[in-house]
Amino acid sequence: MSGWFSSKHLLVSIGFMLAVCLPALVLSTEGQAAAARPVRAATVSSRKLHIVTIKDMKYQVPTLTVEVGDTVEWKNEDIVSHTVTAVNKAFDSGTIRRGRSWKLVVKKRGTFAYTCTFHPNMKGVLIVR
Ligand SMILES: [Cu+2]
Repeated sequence: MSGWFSSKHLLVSIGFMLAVCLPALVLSTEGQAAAARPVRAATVSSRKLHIVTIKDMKYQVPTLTVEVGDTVEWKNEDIVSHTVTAVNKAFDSGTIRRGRSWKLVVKKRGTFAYTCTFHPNMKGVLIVR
């Protein structure tokens, strides 16, 4: 009688362990998947702001590499107006007066050569990964 009781007790114990541990295993797997999501979201939401100063008739960061979703701000710290105009017309700031700036939220991958329409010898490259 006591032997039957202990084997039943054992079965109950195993059943209890399965009931507790299996969902725990499933949950921990889901927990990892759930944990991975915020990390990816954080990567997406960590969109950067890149600043390119325009000074001495030059884009001070002539080649800039950014990621889709990032923002690039060109700050004109020169004494004359400039533009940031993509050679392929993908973007065009229009006139950026001295002391002013222009922001571009990058949406397309590619390599974009740009220039200043007033000073075609000014050259920059925006690489979007
Ligand atoms: Cu210019």
